[in-house]
Amino acid sequence: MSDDQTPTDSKLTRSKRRWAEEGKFLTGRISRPETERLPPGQHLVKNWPVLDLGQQPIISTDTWRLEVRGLVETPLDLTWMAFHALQQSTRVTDIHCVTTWSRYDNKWKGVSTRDLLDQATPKPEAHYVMLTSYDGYTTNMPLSDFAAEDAILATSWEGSPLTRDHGGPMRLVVPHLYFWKSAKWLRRIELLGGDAAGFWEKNGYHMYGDPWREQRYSGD
Ligand SMILES: Nc1nc2c(c(=O)[nH]1)N[C@H]1C(S)=C(S)[C@@H](COP(=O)(O)O)O[C@H]1N2
Ligand SMILES: [Mo]
Repeated sequence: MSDDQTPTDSKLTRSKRRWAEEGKFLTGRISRPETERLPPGQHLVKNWPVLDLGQQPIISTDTWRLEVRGLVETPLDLTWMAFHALQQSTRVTDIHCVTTWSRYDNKWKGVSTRDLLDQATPKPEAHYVMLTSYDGYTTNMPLSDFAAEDAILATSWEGSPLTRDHGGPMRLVVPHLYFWKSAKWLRRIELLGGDAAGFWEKNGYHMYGDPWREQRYSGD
C-alpha cells in the first residue's frame, strides 16, 4: 500500500465525497453552489405575485385555530395566543412557483414546523401530512419534507404581519418544494401513514414537486 492510499483517499472515499458534493442519494433539501440558485425553467421576480383559488378567507385571530391531527401522540388545538407562546423562529428562504417565477430572500417569522411537531409527537407510523386551509385548499407532502429545517409556519414577512392575500394570519412555507405546497390560511395538519393527493395533486400536479428536478406535473 503506497503512502497516498490513506483512508481519506481510497476510491470509495473519493466517490463518496463526490456523491456528497452532488447530493446523490439525498432526498429533500440539497445544498447547491450559488451559481445554481435558480432552478431549471424559473425566472427571477422582485415583486411577489398572488396566486390562489380566488377565495381569500377573512380569519380573525380571535377565532383562528390550528389543528394537528392523525398519527400523533398529542392532538393539538392551538389558539392564536397558544401558537405565539411556542418558540418563535425566523427563516430567510427562496420561493419557487410552478408558474416559473422565483423570488429570493424572503424573511419569515413564525413557528418552525419542527417545533410544532415536537408538541404533537408524531407516531412512528406517520410518514405523510395532509394540509387543509380555511379556503378548502389541500396539499400533501412527506412528513420529513414538512419537518425540513427551513420549513416554517409563518405569521410575518419582512418584519410585518403576513397580509391576507399571501395567506395571513398564518401560512406554511416549505422552501425546497414548489410553492403550491406552501398552504396559505393553514387550518389543519393531519399526519398519515400513506400519501394522499391534495387539490393540485388531484388536478395534474406532481405528488412531490421538487423544483430542482422540475417535478411540475404528474408525468414529470
Ligand atoms: N390555502 C391556499 N393555499 C395556497 C393556494 C391556494 O389557492 N389556497 N395556492 C398555492 C399556490 S398555487 C401558490 S403558487 C402559492 C402562492 O402564494 P402567494 O399568493 O403568497 O404568492 O400559494 C399556494 N398556497
Ligand atoms: Mo402556484
